[in-house]
Amino acid sequence: MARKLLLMLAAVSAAGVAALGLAIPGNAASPKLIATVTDDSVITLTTPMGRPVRTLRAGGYTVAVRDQTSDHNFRLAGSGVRRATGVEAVVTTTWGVRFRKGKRYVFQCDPHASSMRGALRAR
Ligand SMILES: [Cu+2]
Repeated sequence: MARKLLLMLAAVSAAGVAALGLAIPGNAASPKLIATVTDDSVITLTTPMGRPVRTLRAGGYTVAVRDQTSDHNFRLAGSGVRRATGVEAVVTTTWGVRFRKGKRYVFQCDPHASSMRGALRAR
């Protein structure tokens, strides 16, 4: 009886994680960000509602990465953070990232960093 309940809880929990698109177990409480780079040279870091992120509260975040193109990549870098997709890779993945208070972070496409870039600051 108890064993069956545990199995049910495990199944429900796994479904919940899958629904949120999270690949990191135990990280479900982190606020989510969306990192996107597209074929038409657009690179963005937004809230789940699609609002560009310029500042955010310091702390742990789950970044859903959507590198939709083999011509560009998504790099996120700054104090304690150094993550990137491959330029030729088309990939959907998840990064666990911790932004430090008072620090500035940049995101960019490496081959086109002069035009495809953005920055944010952790409060
Ligand atoms: Cu690019």
